[in-house]
Amino acid sequence: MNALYEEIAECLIDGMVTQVRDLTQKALDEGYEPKEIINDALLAGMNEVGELFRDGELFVPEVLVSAKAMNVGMELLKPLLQEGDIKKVGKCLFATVKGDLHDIGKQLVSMMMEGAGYEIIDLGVDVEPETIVEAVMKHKPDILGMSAMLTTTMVSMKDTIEVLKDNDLYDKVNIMIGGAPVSDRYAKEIGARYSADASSAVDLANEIMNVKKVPAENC
Ligand code: B1M
Repeated sequence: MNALYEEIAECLIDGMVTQVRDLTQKALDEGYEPKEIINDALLAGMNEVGELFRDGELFVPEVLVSAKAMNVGMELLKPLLQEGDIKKVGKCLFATVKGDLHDIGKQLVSMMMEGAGYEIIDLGVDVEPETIVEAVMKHKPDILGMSAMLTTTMVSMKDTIEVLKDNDLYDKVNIMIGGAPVSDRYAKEIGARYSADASSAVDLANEIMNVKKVPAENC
């Protein structure tokens, strides 16, 4: 990695939003390719953030700031990309299930997944099973991710899976669930895959999509 990319990645890891924007602009001014800046600087930094978060060396607020820094860099680069420059690893549809208004965890998972090269469609919070299933029909995601933070709402994950089955969609989408009251055991019980945090959600998605590492080399 060249020194400028390294500096961008380090600033991103440290959550230095303005510096990431300025250095990304500098890289553009010096003639570096937008696609390369994304892969070798921004995504490289975000990968590291995921690893530090998994190892307990970074915490939620820090990850959110790093994700913001990545988005600021991406805003400069996106308009300059050619069609096909960013090859998405997969499409994910996310929702916090019916009755549940918690979305901080889901947002964190979405941001990390986006940083890992996934296209994210977020249906928001308090989403009815039928609405989720309609969105699966419409968007045909590779992965459906459901989040719940209440013991009283996690049952809606099961309900959603039932509606998917009723519509012959259960075998057509990979289902990932997560949230504080959810466990691996519950996921197995209802026919879904579980991950405990944002970093392991990326690992699980990559396993599902058969991606070895984050998509830098695939883009
Ligand atoms: Co609420 N709340 N809350 N709350 N709230 C909890 C969850 C609670 C544990 C607090 C407590 O009592 N100690 C408790 C749930 C108890 C239970 O059912 N077991 C609770 C309660 C009871 C309630 C209300 C009922 C309170 C009331 O009104 N009496 C009410 C319910 C509203 C509703 O949803 N209908 C309520 C409301 C709220 C606020 C709106 C005020 C606010 C949410 C704001 C928002 O999200 N926009 C809120 C908050 C902030 C919390 C706590 C304090 C923090 C949750 C959070 O954001 N954590 C929480 C207590 C706590 O956890 N300390 C609490 C940080 C976040 C990064 O972690 O969400 O766990 P987390 O996400 C992690 C993993 O779970 C995982 O990865 C994330 C990142 O690592 N993950 C996934 C999450 N989704 C995933 C999906 C995946 C994979 C991994 O794949 C798809």
